[in-house]
Amino acid sequence: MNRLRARLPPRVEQFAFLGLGSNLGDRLTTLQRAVDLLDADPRTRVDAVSSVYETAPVGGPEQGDFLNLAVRVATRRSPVALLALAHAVESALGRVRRERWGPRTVDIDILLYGQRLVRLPRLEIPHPRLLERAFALVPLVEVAPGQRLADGRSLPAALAALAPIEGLTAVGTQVVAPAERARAGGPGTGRTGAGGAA
Ligand code: GSY
Repeated sequence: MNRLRARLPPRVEQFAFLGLGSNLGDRLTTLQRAVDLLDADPRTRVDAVSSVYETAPVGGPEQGDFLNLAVRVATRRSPVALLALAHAVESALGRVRRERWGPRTVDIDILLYGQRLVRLPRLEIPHPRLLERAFALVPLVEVAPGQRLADGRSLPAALAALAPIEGLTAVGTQVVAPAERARAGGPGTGRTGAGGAA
């Protein structure tokens, strides 16, 4: 049942929250391109983008620091179809899945999808490690301040449980939603519906 429901497109647009990270190449440009590609999907709009944080790598081999951010998207995709979009954007930006916890050009995780709980072999929502990861939770609180967890806890309360938070520095708001850039009159501002993501 859960399996089927996670594949059914929602009747009305849903808000979902994605965590993005990059620690290879031009990290900031990659994150902006990822946001643009997510927004180019005809069934998904990037509604808000958090600040960018430089974060020490958690897990895996010795590797460079990440830039992390979170976005709020309004989507007509099901959770499973949203994951397919996330993977298509990762591939479009050159991510090759090699080492599980290794460095990556870009990683896009679904952190929350409304209040939905999804437990599938390849997709768990809320993200199973969300509450342990300051690099995911800190930016998420910015774009989902009023969101509650299934147990009723607020995200700021979940974040407080991680204190003291180390290895994370806010580096600004250099990545923006395409609609925001359009309002500011920047280049490449139209929604094209392109992007080729599944
Ligand atoms: O699951 C996200 C990839 N990832 C990250 C990340 O995005 N940021 C930091 N700081 N550490 C990480 N370890 C992994 S795996």
